[in-house]
Amino acid sequence: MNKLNGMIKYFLCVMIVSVMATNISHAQEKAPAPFGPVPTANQMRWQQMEYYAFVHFSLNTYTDQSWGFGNEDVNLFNPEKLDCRQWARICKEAGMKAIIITAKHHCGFCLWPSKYTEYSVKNAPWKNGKGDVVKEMADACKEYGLKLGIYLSPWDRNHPDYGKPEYITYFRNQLTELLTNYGEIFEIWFDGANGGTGYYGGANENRTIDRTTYYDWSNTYKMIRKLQPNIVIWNDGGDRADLRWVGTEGGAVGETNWSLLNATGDVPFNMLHYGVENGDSWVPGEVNTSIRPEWFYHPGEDARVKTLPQLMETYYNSIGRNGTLLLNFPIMPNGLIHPNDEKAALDLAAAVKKAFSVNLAAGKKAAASNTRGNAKQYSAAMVTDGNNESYWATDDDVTNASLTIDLGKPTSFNRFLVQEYIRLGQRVKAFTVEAFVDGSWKELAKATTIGYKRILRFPAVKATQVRFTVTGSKACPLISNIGIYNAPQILDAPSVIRNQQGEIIITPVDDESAVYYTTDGSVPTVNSKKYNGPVKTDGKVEITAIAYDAATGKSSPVSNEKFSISRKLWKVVGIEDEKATAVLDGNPATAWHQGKDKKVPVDLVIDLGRQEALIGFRYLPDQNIWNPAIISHYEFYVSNDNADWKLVSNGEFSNIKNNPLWQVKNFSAVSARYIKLRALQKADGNEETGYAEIDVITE
Ligand code: FUL
Repeated sequence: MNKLNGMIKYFLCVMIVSVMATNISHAQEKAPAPFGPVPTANQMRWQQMEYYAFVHFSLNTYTDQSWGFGNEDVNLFNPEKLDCRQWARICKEAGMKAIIITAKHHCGFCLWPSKYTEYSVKNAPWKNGKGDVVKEMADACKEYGLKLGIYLSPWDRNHPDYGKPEYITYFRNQLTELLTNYGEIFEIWFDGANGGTGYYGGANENRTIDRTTYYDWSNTYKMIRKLQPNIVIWNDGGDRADLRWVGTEGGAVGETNWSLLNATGDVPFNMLHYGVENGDSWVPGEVNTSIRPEWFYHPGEDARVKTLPQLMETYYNSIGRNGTLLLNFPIMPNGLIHPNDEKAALDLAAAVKKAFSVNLAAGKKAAASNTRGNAKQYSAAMVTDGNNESYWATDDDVTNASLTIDLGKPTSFNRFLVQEYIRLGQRVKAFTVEAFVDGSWKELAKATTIGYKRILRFPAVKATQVRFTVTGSKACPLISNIGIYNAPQILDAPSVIRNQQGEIIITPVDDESAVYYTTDGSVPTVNSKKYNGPVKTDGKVEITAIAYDAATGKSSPVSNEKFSISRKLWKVVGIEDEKATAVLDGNPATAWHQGKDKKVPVDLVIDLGRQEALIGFRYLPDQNIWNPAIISHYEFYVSNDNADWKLVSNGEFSNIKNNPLWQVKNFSAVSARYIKLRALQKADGNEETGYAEIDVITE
């Protein structure tokens, strides 16, 4: 009897425990709760687009400028071959999903016949004033299955009312036209460059505005969402929008990239670049960059279109880092995209396809150290099933876990792609990737955030098993996809610099390739001169170089640099700091800063050592992204005795803060021994004044 009682008790216990266990496993099979801010449906749709185009086209296209002043003649606008279908075809073939057009840039000229201004295509010779570029763009996008986005500059250097409350009405009227008459708009882009000098209807003055209050963004946003419910708003100027700038136009977001920001408060550079780990709003980053150095077309940049390795780098540093990529095409004066830009975009598409078409992990067996409630629907298999809506999840209290993929046979690979199921929030803080090689686990890569998509690169390895370990997460990790790839090698063009002694130094990007070069502008081959160390030069010289990998027989894109006179005799005058020679050393990576107070002007005087026939100068700002102390407004003087100075050039370095490239300024020929660059204003009122390089252009 006792024995029977004991057995009954035992079975009762087992039943209770198993009922409890069932309950637990039942509870655990519930979908994980969202953690922190999550994307809206519009942000989610936008994120999945990944890659889309910008086109920059305006009166600047005809004046070789970066920013128009607002008084440029509308008669300049006459693109005789304008064909938006060409733009759309190229974007489609390049794998892009949309095009954002500069309907109005800072100069105020409108590419559509706005009712509210005379400064538009309606007064241009193009199509006798009957044309509408935005309409042609909208039609072309529809034909090619692309979405349409609009860039509308809040800053308007033409409009007489800019700076006054009346301008806001004008701005909203224009927005209404653009968001009503051209079908669905997927994204609206409000440039952050705001206020400054301009034509302003003839006033020709400096007008400043408070970008946090002037545009009354919250009401403008309401209006926009009413007109276009599916839109995402990009704004780097005011109230927090749906998307954020990543703090640079160089083509990269931070390796750590949280899709979060705080709804209020300042957003310094580091927050834009890396996001805010515990931010209270979902504001993902969009990487905007141009296929050439500048945004608008400049004939002088036809040979400066980014190379395949540069564009591939941008791809990894944007889409591969939880960002989207907004790649710009400058439109030529005739209204077309230049063939070099077309080729570059199509080469990138082909290279991306080659790298990512075969997922070596697809359908492969996977096992995890923990699976949410041991439920099949959250099992490791969900990361290799090709479905981004299913995901591997752990129990709620597990934030460190690993997942091993069995490739079935020894397999070579060099790329690891991973995606979080971000609909329920971005969670993973850190992770590692290892391969089972020669009987033990070897770490291939270690990284921080994942987000929508993260791609890691490492030297190729041959292994049968790959282990992904989440080493830190804000809540249980949810991983929707893992991809393993073997991307072909792409050689990068070598860098070419000339030091102050006049020596040319050519450096390949990797250790294995050899360098061949020419000094007459012709494209080098393996039969050209082989680079074996610094090459002495003096006067003007053009260096063209390639890197060549003997093992694969592949050569890199071509580097081409033109140098003026050598700076052998040059001296920075009146400055004790010996580090100042960094501005003459030819190396863009070294910089020098002077002055620790906000006072302007700040002068930099250089003795060229002898009289030179000058026709211009070049300034390269500090390339460091932290506190580069960039000059935005300048005067440039020349002298023969360092006492009597003549002003030969002055003005602004347009858009230099966001795009800190070489600034080239030409002036009428003059013979001089001394030059003086005077900083009148610095971008963001920086305390110091920074320089990477100063150079002259000679006759
Ligand atoms: C910047 C502008 O000032 C440039 O001209 C360009 O339009 C770029 C996309 O944004 O802030």
